[in-house]
Amino acid sequence: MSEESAIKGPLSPQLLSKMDAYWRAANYLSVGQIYLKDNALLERPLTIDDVKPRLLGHWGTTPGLNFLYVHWNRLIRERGLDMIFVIGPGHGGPGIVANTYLEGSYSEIYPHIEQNADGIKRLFRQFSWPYGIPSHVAPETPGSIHEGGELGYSLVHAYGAAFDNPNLIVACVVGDGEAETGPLATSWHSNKFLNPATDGAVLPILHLNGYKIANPTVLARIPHGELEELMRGYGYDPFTIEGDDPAVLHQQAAGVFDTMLDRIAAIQKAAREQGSTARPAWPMLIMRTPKGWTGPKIVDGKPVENTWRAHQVPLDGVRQNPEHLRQLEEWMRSYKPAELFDEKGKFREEFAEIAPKGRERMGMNAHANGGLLLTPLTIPNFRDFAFKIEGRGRTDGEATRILGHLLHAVMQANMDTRNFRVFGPDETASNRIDEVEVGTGKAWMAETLPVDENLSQTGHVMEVLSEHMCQGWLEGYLLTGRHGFFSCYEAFIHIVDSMVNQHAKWLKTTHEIPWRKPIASLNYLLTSLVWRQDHNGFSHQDPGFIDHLLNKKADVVRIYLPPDANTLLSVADHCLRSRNYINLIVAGKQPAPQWLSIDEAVTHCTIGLGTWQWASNDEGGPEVVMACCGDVPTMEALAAVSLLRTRIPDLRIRVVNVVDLMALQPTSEHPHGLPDELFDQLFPVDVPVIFAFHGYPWVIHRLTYRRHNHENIHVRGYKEEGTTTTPFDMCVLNNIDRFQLTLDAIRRVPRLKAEVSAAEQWYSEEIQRHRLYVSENGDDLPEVKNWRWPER
Ligand SMILES: Cc1ncc(C[n+]2csc(CCOP(=O)(O)OP(=O)(O)O)c2C)c(N)n1
Ligand SMILES: [Mg+2]
Repeated sequence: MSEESAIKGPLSPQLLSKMDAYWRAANYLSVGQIYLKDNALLERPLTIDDVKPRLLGHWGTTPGLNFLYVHWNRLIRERGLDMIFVIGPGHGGPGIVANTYLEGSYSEIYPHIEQNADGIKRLFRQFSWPYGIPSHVAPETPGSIHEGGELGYSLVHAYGAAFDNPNLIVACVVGDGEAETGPLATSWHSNKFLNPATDGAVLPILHLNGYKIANPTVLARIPHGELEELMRGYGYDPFTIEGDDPAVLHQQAAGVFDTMLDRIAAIQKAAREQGSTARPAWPMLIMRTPKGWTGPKIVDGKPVENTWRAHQVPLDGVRQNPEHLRQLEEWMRSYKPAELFDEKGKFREEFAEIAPKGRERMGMNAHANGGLLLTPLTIPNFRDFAFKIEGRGRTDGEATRILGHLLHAVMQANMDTRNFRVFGPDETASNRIDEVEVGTGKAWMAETLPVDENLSQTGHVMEVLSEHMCQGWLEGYLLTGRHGFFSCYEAFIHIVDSMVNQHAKWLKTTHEIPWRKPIASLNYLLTSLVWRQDHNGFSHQDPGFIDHLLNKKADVVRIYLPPDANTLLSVADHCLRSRNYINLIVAGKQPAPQWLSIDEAVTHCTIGLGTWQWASNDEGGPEVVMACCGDVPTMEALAAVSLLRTRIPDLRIRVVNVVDLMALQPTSEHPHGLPDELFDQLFPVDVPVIFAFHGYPWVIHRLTYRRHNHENIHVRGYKEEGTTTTPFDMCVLNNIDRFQLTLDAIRRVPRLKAEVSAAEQWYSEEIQRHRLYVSENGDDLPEVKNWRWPER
């Protein structure tokens, strides 16, 4: 460090020296975690026995994160800020663990990691160690809402956390490599949706350390002016700090941070006290400091500090190469551990005292353990929005529009608490839940024109044409203790497959962390479904998100396919009340037959699947079970039942509808799984089951392969046939149509052997008739289109 007194800036020489010592301590503890299992305070010369057998972790980003942490600590203390830290390059985990240890939160949460030499040894040993802690800023890390393992989501999480948290400041480090990802590139636009009067502030820091794993970063290799223009173009007010001399950088950073926080305060004051409604240019920081700052400069004759070589473990041959061991010791001693920790290994009070206290510490901020702050949603009685059934399937209803009434009521009931938002990629209206916008509006801080509808600076409906942003905002919102709902076209939700993986992993891990309190579930409504994308065609037809979620842990995922509006209401009410799950609801938006009264719907959804007695004639035991899951398959299955009944009036048919897909699994695999005895009662052994399923057929096989009657389950579903055609032709193309299901049943019931060939003939004729009619008239056969369940 340069001669401290020579450098000008807001920090007094004493504070500068304490902050630098604090930073050195964090760096020391970070390096120690990566390398050491013993001799934690270097009380004796380092030997290879002190070094871990496997060196796992990332050094390169860590000193930069540690630098920021100590500066946030000063600002929190001096300004009484309520601040959390979202770290994009989450591989800098050792840094955040080190800092939460130094501020004391780590030992409070994990008492065995004591504030002494033993504790430090354990802290080192557990890192990247079997059954220890992971290398990233994982759920185990106090103060984290963002693991940062899969890069790209830091900024969008930060904004999600800031919405409706007017007193919160979310500092967010974006890696310069991370900034190359699609989700991160679009996340900058979140500032067009953040209201300075009612939301908190996000303070983005572009960590321009110049490198990724093995390459320079794009943003580090364009002229600085161009980078600033990029940030201005995104609507920010960019600040820069640059250099590698710690003393210079501490003063420079402190000065810049003071200005940035003053700007934030001024923006908020203008909006909150002076009535400004302008979209502000929020400050952001470009931090141009070396990758692997303060680490080894040259290793084996090659430059390491300030290059990509610093990314992981800069000295990777410590156990074999005495020179590496020597360099490691020199590196660690450069932080002067004896100055930082007392003889018992406790962080010296003179440095520790500059950290915030209690809940002000970032490791203890309740917003980063959102369940602590969770207020249950007020949910009006969903029965009040029930669709009145007048005759089974005789009147059509639009299920999602009816759900929209409930969502609107939920939104209105929680306007005061401001803890519910609905997210969609420009599809809220298309998905027909747009009543939710009434009375709140769609969040929008950008310009408006008279032609616009429902845009509002305080709106709680979030619409942006980026599934990544919808997902990321919602995750940030949920992780900080609020509630939300995401509606999306079924085919395009795949865009966030990977993000939902990460959220599912987070939830799974938090289930095993007692201090992380349950958060509200992530609720998806997928609509504009595969079967009714006739106007958009093949590109819009894909029910595979179900398959994707099935890979997740049973204690995280729930999948519901309500067949009509009342079952959708019941399922949605349940999902909005649930905690710590990912709930997937798949439901159509088109006018469709309505089957169950609200009371029947509640009973049906509570069990998750069951016989529809009114559609069955199975006295004495069924000869065939017509099973269905999903709205269109349910209609086709019932139409097939009515055809069967005309052809073979004495055939004993049972209709089973499945709402809760997970109920099909054995109890051992999923908590919703139906016990085998009950499954066998519904689907008796040796009785053929013709199963019409909304998604890919093998999903049903995958779920039921251990059931006794699995051999007799014949599934029809989507098999990747599609185009711009009529709704019924979509069913025909995929062999899930009523004619096919009828034929399937006749083929499978042993006593109908003699009927098969006539039925096959009939089937061919019907399909032929359908094809001719559709190509000539561009519409479905009237008796198909106007089909109604025959009331009996
Ligand atoms: C989406 C994604 N792609 C690839 C990786 C593998 N990866 C881990 S770190 C890294 C480089 C990150 O560079 P940067 O964001 O600049 O972070 P820093 O330099 O601060 O380490 C890459 C490519 C990843 N974690 N996530
Ligand atoms: Mg980088």
